[in-house]
Amino acid sequence: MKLYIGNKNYSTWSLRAWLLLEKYDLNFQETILKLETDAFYQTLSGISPTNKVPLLVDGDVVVWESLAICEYINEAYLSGKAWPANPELRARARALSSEMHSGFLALRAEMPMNIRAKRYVNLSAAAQKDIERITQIWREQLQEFGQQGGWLFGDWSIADAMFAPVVMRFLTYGIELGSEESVYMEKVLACPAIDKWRAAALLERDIVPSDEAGSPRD
Ligand SMILES: N[C@@H](CCC(=O)N[C@@H](CS)C(=O)NCC(=O)O)C(=O)O
Repeated sequence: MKLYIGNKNYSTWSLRAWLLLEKYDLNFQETILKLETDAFYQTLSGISPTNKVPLLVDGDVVVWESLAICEYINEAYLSGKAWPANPELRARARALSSEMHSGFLALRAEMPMNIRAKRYVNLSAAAQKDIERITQIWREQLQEFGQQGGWLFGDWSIADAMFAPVVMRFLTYGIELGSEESVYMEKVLACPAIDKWRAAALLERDIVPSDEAGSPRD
């Protein structure tokens, strides 16, 4: 199984799919394609209908779109265990993951993931609203499941993969959080798979200008 991903410092969608494979110790080969380079588009043209990462190639099966990749891996290799077993909670986990996948546009635009940086950004009201909704999600989920494993639904799930890049963003831009959200941030940052991704991101030197936002922060 092969997963094409972008720069680990910047590529949020890549992180989500990669995290699921890594978390469950599945056998896969990663190919890093540097964003906004000719090699990126040359490699993907012909295999991907969108020329974007992540892209999963599993034998004859080609899956694009991070959430579809997570669903495929979950069904093909994990017997469904990457979503909560309870149908009502599974629906909620999917709804929260869809909120992340399709929404939070201001946060995504104003706070690009940039793991190695420490920055200050002057956020719009829309981005502040996105942060409030995300922290509300984390707070409510932890109030319900914090004592049952510490992830959004107790055990780690695809919902945690979907929100992992937000943790990186909050760290980069020094977003102040309440105590429950901080506990969740620490939980994510203590995860060995996240540690592995961050360590690799810190070694990268390429700069993607469109993902460099804000001014330096001590
Ligand atoms: N909705 C897609 C978004 C994928 C996406 O935008 N990936 C970015 C990197 S994080 C990309 O490939 N950008 C290259 C480009 O747009 O040319 C998903 O969930 O996989």
